[in-house]
Amino acid sequence: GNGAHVPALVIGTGYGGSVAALRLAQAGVDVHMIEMGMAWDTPGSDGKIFCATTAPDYRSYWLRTKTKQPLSNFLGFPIDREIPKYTGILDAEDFSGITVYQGRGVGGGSLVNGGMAVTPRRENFGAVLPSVNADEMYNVYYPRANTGLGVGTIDPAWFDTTDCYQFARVGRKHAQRSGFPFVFVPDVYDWDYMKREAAGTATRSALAGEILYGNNHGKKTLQHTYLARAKATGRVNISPLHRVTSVSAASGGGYTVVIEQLTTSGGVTATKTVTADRVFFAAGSVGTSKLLVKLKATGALPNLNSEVGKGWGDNGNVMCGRANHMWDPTGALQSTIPCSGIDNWAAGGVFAEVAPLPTGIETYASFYLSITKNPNRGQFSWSGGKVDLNWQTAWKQPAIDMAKTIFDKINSKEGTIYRTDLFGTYKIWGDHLTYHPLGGAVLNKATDNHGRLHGHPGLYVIDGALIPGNTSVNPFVTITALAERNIEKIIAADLRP
Ligand code: FAE
Repeated sequence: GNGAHVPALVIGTGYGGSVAALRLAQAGVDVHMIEMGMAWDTPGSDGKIFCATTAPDYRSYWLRTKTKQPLSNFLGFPIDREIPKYTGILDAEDFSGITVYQGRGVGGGSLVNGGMAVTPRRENFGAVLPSVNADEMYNVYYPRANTGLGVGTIDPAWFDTTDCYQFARVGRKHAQRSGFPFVFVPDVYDWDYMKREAAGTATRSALAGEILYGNNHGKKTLQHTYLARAKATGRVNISPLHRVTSVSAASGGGYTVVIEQLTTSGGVTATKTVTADRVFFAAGSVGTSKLLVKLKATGALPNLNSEVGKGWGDNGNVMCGRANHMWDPTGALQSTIPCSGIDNWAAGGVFAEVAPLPTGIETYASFYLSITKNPNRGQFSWSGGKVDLNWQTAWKQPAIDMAKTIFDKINSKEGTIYRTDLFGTYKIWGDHLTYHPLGGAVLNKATDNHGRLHGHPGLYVIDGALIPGNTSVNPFVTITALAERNIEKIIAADLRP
């Protein structure tokens, strides 16, 4: 409540925030988590908590009046539709040169993501987090994160026979015929549950097109893993529909945190002030960067250093589709959960997820989300009373060039072409967006080597903002593992005097 004092306040309930809350609580510290999105624990009038990807309703988007689907068009037709403005689950946040997709609600990105749970190849780790001891990460923190998240891999024998991965088997065939390594990719979806969906003995979720606006079954989101364990300690409270707007030094020590309570149409019903001994920024790369840049510029946290807002990257994301021949159907029934990828990182700087296109009809399309070694980095800055990001769409060109090292070759081998109808008319590359924002408060630059913000003792960054723009694979396992590493050190050194 207003005026309260808490030992530890965590801003955001995604991966970094959930790890911090669990470990602090286990160490005996009372934790209050502030989350701007909804709790996502109550069914709507249709009996479901989450809406289907094929029928986006008020629950789909964060305060938009029209959907903004990552694939804007199909067979030449725009597919976005009008929706009531509501604190929905997926934020398509527009900056001038890029749209950044993020989860909103208790569980953060785990509510909306594909669940691909990938540990970077060890030889690539030095470029991902140069100041972090790789032995510790691969011996202790990556295994701890994978266990905590409930990561598992598809049964290869089932993969070979089930209808719902026909699209991925076509992806494998085409990759291998062009000489590219095809790899299975772990995921946090419950693979046994998916088998039961396919067998008709469990309510369908992955096989019913659910993903982007939440899964009603099957997916081990943070609500089912870290946050469930955190709540079970009895020391963690979560306030959904509350947004942190300011953090500043309190006169008696600790920090004053200003919090707005939101309505489901985005209005502010109350403004509350609490004090906290320690504050953990876990609002995601964009959320944490926006807060820190504003708080430094407005003088609320004047001692933050000049690295704040810098080193932001899009994990090299770029999407594309290929049009297959009639003898290579990808299947009318497609699981929404990706399970495989094409690894051309060493030779071409690209790791491509073989992604589903779950339209419910045969499309003869192969769809891919590529993660590339795009070297471009953006910066957040404060101007005209708001935070801007200077990313330009043209900065995706290196990503496109890297993705082409795979798909030009496959097209040439198969005698196929790119789809030009998915991102507009006659547009091949989905180069306008990212699912993987990273950086903005980079480890060992804006913070020390464990996430303590320079200039203000008791303030920490513990989310994707710490990672300097690229993880070489999908990011949440690395975000989780780094949070496990940092919170262990912080608890030992700062909270046990
Ligand atoms: P995040 O999970 O974004 O949590 C931040 C939380 O803070 C959110 O719940 C916000 O609502 C909340 N927040 C923000 N600002 C405030 C504020 N001022 N006050 C209160 N609360 C606030 O951060 N990654 C993978 O590894 N594998 C995948 O398969 C994958 N697929 C994806 C698919 C989609 C569509 C999207 C959008 C992302 C995907 N990602 C995937 C990325 C992954 O979800 C993302 O890297 C992590 O969620 C980032 O974790 P953080 O803890 O940094």
